[in-house]
Order: sequence, then structure tokens, then C-alpha cells
Amino acid sequence: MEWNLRIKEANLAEVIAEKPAEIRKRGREKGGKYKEGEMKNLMRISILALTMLFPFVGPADALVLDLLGDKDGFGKGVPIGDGYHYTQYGAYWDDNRGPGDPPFTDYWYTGDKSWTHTYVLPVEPLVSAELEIYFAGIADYADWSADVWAAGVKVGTIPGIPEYSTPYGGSHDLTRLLAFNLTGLLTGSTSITIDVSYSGDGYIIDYSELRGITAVPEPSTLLLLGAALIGFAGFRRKFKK
Ligand SMILES: [Ca+2]
Ligand SMILES: [Ca+2]
Repeated sequence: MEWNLRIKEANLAEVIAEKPAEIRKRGREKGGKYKEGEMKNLMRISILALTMLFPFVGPADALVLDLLGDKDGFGKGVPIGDGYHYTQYGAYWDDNRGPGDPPFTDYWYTGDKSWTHTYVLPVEPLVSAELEIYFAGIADYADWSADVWAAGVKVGTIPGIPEYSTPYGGSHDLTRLLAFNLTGLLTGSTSITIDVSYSGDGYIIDYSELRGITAVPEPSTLLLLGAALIGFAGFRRKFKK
């Protein structure tokens, strides 16, 4: 989590060493007049305190930019997460697609798959972006793997894993919740390709979700901060009388 707020040129050691109460007391003794820099230090202390409160007031926005497919466990209600056996819920080569499901989801079949996310970028700049794919069908061929491409850039590889036996089939039906870093690649339309090394084995995708994170605090946070600063300004005026 990153915060945009910075206390510019503040010498914190100096600020903290000078207690606000002492500054105010001196101000009163001089008929409300402050030494040059004292009021700035009071302001800095206030901003520092508000900065420390920020994580409890509101996080940076995490936005779902686009979701393709539905989160229905490959159309079979498989829980979402790593290590479930797809064949405990459905047979290989099933077509579980419902009305409106994109062709690359909820359907176990072979070969490369491609799709495109289209979305509107937020006004605030994105500090990071991530693609989440819920996937099952990790091949039992030792040399199987799949490269994942986004906007023409290779963003990761889904490795094959060694075969082992279970009541519901081998490792080739295991689920994986995959995440790829797409920071800096988003333009409003992003093509995704899964490029398999061996096209004779199948797999299934539940959904593909594109998310972005902005560093800008929520409007409610900014309102709170603004109200606090206005309150401080009023306090300052009162003191000067
Ligand atoms: Ca579905
Ligand atoms: Ca689905």
C-alpha cells in the first residue's frame, strides 16, 4: 500500500523535539505571536498525526477493471483456490458453459487460448495491475508448460507438475489460482494468450479478471483530511485573537 501524502522538507526530529504545547505557551506569552517557523511546525505535527491515521481511514482503491467469465468453479461449483481436483466435480472434456459464458471459459479442451479484456482506465494513474486466472488441468507430461502473454509481453509461465495418483485422477486435474503482474501494460484493451507447449492435453479456465490499484486515497478520506485541516486553521485563528 502506498500513500501519496508527503511531508515536504519537514525535519521530523526537530519537529518532534519541540512539543506543540510549549510552542503554543510561548505564543500566548508573546500575545499570540509565534516565532518564525513555529506555526509551520504545529502544522507539520498535525499532518504527521493525520498521515499515521491514514491506514485506518481508508485504503487505496483496488478496482476490478474487467471480468470475463463467471466465478462458478468452471461451471461445476469447484471452490476457488489451489489444489482442488476438478474431476471430483466434473468429467474431463466437459463443456459446462452456460448462457453468456465466453468461449474460453468453463470448457475443457486443448490448445492455445486467447481473449481480450476491454475496459476504461481510471482517472487516477494505476500504480499496479494484476491478472487473475482460475485454471485447472496441469498436464501430467513432465515437459508440459504454458507461457502467458499479455499485450505482446510474456508475463509468466504455468509449469507442468509431476503426475501422481489420487482417488479423483492425477495431478493433471488440479486447480490453480494464478496471478500475473501486468503493471505498465494496460491501455484500455489487453490481449491475453495462453501458449501451450503441447497441444494434446486439455485444461479448463473458470474466469479471467483484470484488476488495477491506484495510489489515490478514497474521496471520503480526502474529505476527512480536508475537514481536519480546516479545523486546525480555525484553531489557529482563535489562538491569534
Ligand atoms: Ca459459467
Ligand atoms: Ca466460469
